[in-house]
Amino acid sequence: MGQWSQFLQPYKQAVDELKIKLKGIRSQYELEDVHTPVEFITGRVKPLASIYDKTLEREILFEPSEQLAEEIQDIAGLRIMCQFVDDIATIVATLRQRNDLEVIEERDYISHKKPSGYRSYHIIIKYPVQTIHGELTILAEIQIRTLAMNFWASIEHSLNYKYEGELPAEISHRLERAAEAAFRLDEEMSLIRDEVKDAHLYFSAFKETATRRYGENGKIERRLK
Ligand code: 0O2
Ligand code: 0O2
Repeated sequence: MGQWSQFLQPYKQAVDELKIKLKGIRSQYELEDVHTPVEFITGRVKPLASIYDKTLEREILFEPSEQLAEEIQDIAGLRIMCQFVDDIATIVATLRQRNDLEVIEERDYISHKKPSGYRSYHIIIKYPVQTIHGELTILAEIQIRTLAMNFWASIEHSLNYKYEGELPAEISHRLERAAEAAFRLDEEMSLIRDEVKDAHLYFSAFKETATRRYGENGKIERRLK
């Protein structure tokens, strides 16, 4: 177990660092008062049980090794959620031009959805971690998806967990239809994107400067200063 903790430590550090860096993208857009392509970010180190399952799938030994680090590319995993499908391309372009990480692979499951109905854009990066023994370059996966894609993926993931990967045909079929509905929702939202972006910027400015005042009916009325 000690060996695993040591092996996983740089991955944990990478997830922590990347979360802060990616949140920085959001803060910078907010400061410039323009629409931010980043809604929120989550990150995790792959649990040992999931690493074990993947070693069985890939027919590799379940032990900390260079081979395992190369084969399992999502030991460090980050997820960036966006409001609009267009935001995904903006984030990908931003990541490609950063010099603190190197994009080495891209998988577009938006243009080419998975048979399950899964949609998301995956990027594999090389990321240098500074350790007490020097620099160590690790692989990490960044999944970029809209809120609707994320909603679908989290529900499907829970159902797959419940049915241990053997979804009843009826549920699979409904999930495929739900994936199409989520895709249509993204398309609809894209059509009113400019309206939504304006509303979001207005709301952010409003939050910063609003004062509270109570009306006669006891409801809070907000006024800009
Ligand atoms: P805020 O102001 O709450 O949005 P952490 O390292 O604490 O940021 P942690 O503990 O790993 O993150 O939590 P998690 O679950 O990874 O969530 C990371 C951020 O995503 C948190 O924001 C959550 O509030 C936010 N989040 C999670 N799910 C949703 C969601 O469905 N919608 C939205 N809009 N945000 C969500 P922060 O950074 O704590 O800030
Ligand atoms: P976790 O931590 O539970 O998310 P493989 O990893 O072998 O399946 P590949 O090509 O190495 O395939 O990676 P891929 O398919 O680019 O990305 C795998 C990850 O994408 C999965 O991680 C999921 O997070 C997500 N994913 C891929 N397909 C689906 C799907 O049909 N439904 C959902 N909900 N998520 C999917 P893991 O390994 O499941 O780990």
